[in-house]
Amino acid sequence: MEIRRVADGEITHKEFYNEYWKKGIPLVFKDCSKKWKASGTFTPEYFRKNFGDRKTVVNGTSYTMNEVLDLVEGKDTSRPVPYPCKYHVRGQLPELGGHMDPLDLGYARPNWLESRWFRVGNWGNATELFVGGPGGQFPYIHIDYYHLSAWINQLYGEKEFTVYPREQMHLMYPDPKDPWKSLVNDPENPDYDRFPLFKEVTPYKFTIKAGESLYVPFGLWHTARSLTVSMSVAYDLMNAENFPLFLRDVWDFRKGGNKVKAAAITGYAAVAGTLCRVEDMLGVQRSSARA
Ligand SMILES: O=C(O)CCC(=O)C(=O)O
Ligand SMILES: [Fe+2]
Repeated sequence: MEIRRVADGEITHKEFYNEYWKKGIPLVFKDCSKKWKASGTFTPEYFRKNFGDRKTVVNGTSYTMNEVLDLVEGKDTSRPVPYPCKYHVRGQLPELGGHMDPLDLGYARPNWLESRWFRVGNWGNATELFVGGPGGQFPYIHIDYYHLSAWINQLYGEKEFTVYPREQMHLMYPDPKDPWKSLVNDPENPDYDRFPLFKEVTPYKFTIKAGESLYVPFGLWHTARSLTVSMSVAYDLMNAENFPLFLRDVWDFRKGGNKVKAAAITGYAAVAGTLCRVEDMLGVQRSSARA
């Protein structure tokens, strides 16, 4: 499995939608996010200067941005370097929003999560800044929650992604309790006694660098590892293609609790999806300026 890398403008939005989004094939855009005002300015120094005191919680421990950067840059060696250190852009770094405009880079649309209907409620989506240091390994191989697709924009440094071909889904050992996570907990050094089928997988690894953006289609198993000090912004996508699976997850994730509430939320999502479908037919443009 090869991952195609295209320059901004090399393919049209329609081509992207038909050939990659609909078919569920990942793709790297080489220089798409260079059109953002923030391009090139998002460096560790920038974050220290502007948001040094901004706090986030990683695995139950609170860190300031300066503390996160000290750890990932190797200036603080007194404790382990956590990965991923994440900031919710809208809630924790709202100032960044205007620097990443248009967030969808002209390709990540239509995105029903940007519609007014899905802006309320909790649908598992977020726009997040990821910060990591060399070797920071994402903790599990997974498919994204709610069958959302993801768009990952590398702002600084390099990150290696590993994606597992769709045809090999049966080799991935989903955790029966959390079926979007694989039980194979060390992708670099798998326990083949426990996971014999995993021997047959042919993962595809590739690196994304500052300025590059990766489209991760819904339902595709993947994981990531920071190779250098790395910063990226990730957000989620949903539209007619993944909506049926999304809706099933909305129900599945809630049906174990209050059934009436679960049915009401799922019903709302079903109606919201129908409205989005109509908006798409009418050509309604949604603003992605807000992160
Ligand atoms: O950037 C990363 O470390 C992986 C992000 C990812 O796959 C996720 O958050 O779902
Ligand atoms: Fe993911």
